[in-house]
Amino acid sequence: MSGPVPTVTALQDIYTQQALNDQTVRWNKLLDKFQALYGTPAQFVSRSPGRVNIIGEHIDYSLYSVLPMGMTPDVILAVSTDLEPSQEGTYKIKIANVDNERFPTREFDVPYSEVDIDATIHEWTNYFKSGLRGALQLLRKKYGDDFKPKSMQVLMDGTVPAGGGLSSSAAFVSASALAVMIANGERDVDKKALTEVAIVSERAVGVNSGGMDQSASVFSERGSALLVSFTPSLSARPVYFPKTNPELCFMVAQSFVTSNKQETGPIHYNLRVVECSMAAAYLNAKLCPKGTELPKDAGPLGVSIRGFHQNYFKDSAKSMPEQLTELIELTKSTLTQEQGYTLEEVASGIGISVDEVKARFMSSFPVRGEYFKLRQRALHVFTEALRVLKFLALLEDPAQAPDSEHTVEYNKKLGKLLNETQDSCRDVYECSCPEIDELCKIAREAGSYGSRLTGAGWGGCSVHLVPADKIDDIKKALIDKYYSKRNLSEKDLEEAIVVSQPMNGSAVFKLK
Ligand code: NG1
Ligand code: MG
Repeated sequence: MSGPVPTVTALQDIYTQQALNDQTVRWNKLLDKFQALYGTPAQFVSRSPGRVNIIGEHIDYSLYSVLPMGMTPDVILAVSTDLEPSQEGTYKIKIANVDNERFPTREFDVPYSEVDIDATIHEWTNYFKSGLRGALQLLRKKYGDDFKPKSMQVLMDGTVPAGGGLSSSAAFVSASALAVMIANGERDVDKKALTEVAIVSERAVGVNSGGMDQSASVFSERGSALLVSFTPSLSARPVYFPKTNPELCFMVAQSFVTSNKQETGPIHYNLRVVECSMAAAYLNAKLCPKGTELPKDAGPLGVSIRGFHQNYFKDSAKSMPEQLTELIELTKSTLTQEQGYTLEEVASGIGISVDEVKARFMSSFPVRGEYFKLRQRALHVFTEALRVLKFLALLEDPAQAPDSEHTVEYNKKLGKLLNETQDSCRDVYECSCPEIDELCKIAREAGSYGSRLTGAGWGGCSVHLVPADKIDDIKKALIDKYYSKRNLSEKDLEEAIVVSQPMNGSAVFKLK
């Protein structure tokens, strides 16, 4: 699925027929506003969508495959390079948002030498800047260090709810990096290069992220989910759902509990990444021959559970499911402390000093923790990686394909795996929250085959695998039993539930 990001000239190439009217109005508004604001027309629009993860939660940074899909909500950036820098040695970035109350207009004179990002403040344009920084790295690699970026004026419209678990951040960073590449004269922006840049760039905003969201945002294709793999290097391929009757749909339901990774990262997301890397080092030290190094990988901390896995099963003929099953048992017998491990215990398990543990695992991103739950985190990762494989086998193994008489049984099997993911996220990885648990319960009772959190968790969104003929019942149940009990604005209510089909990833829309 690699190749260049597509350039399109019609909205039909991006959205479904159903979405077309609303999108046409929205795009026209963006372009009119651009003209009014900057006194010049936009030259192009870069677009990247949000994503929902179907299965494979919190395992991307341990380098196991995940199965997200692109969605209709997206970030669109209208751009023109028709302006002059105001100071020698700098270029100018003017950036505005159609929602300028929440996201105020900014103007920067950026020195050629570097893009300054203050990750300690929560500022919406940081995401643009990190895309800018990443894109410039690519451009400099190609054209040399004295490459001089163009000035840009940008107007953004985003429909992916911020902090809502559909990865508005990845959509924004990918669309920004793409916009900078195009503004600087690149024609064919390679999808893989763009994704890699977006992954690394997002870390500049202070979150030690895996690579699922950016991959989904860039690579997705209409009509198929996307299997994203990280070893031996980043790759993505489409995965199709068989036709069933009634058709299967994905319903995404917001919890309206906002989990802001910039604030909670140190005790939630970043801590999980650290615990997984520590578990990798611990298992490697205990189970692989003395002196076996953990391979350095492109994961956030440079070492991953997958790296240990590959060391342990080097040259093994066992199948991946067999290997994962064995690793689950080994984790139980090796990482025996249910209550977690102190820093001292982690250090002595790995055979290094506490200072070295801190330097290796805790210095690049803010984290806070006294007990590190290596056993639970590793168990979640191995069981979840196995569930992804089982889910894929149901979709793709002809022997498991549904026949017309057994589609309900088949759907239940898919749903069961999603429900097991939710159980593991709630009890073992501890990344759910009571509100998400409640949404899942309500939806299942009303006819969802499988319900779970999607994305990082601790709030955000839930995803439900539902038969088309139950959509209304499930919506009604969620409204009656959950949304009506919260003080939600009309707009929130409208956006609370989205039934989505898999949609296209990044694109450049050429004007004129
Ligand atoms: P969201 O929901 O966008 O915060 C995060 C990570 C993913 C992945 C999931 C959990 C970022 C940008 N994204 O998603 O890489 O680890 O959590 O599966 O941090
Ligand atoms: Mg995000």
